[in-house]
Amino acid sequence: MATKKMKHILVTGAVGQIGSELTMVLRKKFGNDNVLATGRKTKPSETLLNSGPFEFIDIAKRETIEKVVKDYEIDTIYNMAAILSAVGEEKPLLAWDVNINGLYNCLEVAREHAMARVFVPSSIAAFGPETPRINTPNETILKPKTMYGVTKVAGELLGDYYVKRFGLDVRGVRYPGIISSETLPGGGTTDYSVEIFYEAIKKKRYTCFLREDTTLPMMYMPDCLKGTLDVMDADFAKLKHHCDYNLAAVSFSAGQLAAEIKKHIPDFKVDYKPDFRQAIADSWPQSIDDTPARKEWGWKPKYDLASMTTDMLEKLGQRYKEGKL
Ligand code: AKB
Repeated sequence: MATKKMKHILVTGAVGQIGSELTMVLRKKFGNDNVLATGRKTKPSETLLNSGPFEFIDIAKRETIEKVVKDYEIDTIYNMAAILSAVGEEKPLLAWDVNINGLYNCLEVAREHAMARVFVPSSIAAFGPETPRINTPNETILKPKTMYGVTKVAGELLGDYYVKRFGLDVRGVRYPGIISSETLPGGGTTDYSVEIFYEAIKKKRYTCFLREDTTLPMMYMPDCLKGTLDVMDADFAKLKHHCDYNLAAVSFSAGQLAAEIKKHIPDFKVDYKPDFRQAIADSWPQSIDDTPARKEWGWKPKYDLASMTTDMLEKLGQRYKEGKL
């Protein structure tokens, strides 16, 4: 496949946890005016609004994508819009509509406009209880039990189909839980790992909705952004996979994260009251093997639990001092 140059980028879900930071790094890399941020209804931050173009679209309504693609001469899409695992269980039809119909619309518009590339994120939610939970291989059983997981498996397959059937350059990774200091996650099972930092700083107390021994694959946002940019920059000819790369960084339990935070805030107290999200977490891997990503496009994370915790507490601590948390 001939590699086309990316010039005008559309980020869907740009007001979300990953989309908001991804938009800013893409603007830095490709120029502010060349990266269109879009959201469905949440008000964008001043940073997003003041640094480049922003439009409201609904990816489940194809004509709204079509319009911005024409208006901004878009040739690359990062489809970051998604309904995550916990909200997906409360609103399964909405999850299907946004995650599947929305993705299908993005792929179709990309195909029709002969776009250069499309990024389609998947997740550890693609796995299920029948999958080996330790060092989960890239190629394994994909029988998720959440609607979010079902849409992620279907999304991987749909992306791969567009590569083979239409020659569209579609790429994607299976994100673990992402920890970040800029935008709060919305509606996932791994959200506890971000909330715990805010509560540690503000109240020195946190009630965790997962059990203390719940271990999940996790990643700090700088690594998540690097992985996303790197897979999109990779040489197409070297890719044996397309939309389903396992992407690992660290794995820890809720209790291990609390203990790491306590090293900085000794009087921090955590109690554990598992809710419906426990069953979702119990159906996901504890650690994943990302050999294909490492071999095919050189993936290597930088942050471990200790360096991520130090950086998170520094960043949020500074914002708290400035009265901005
Ligand atoms: C979620 O918890 O739903 C997401 C994910 C792991 O994809 N953060």
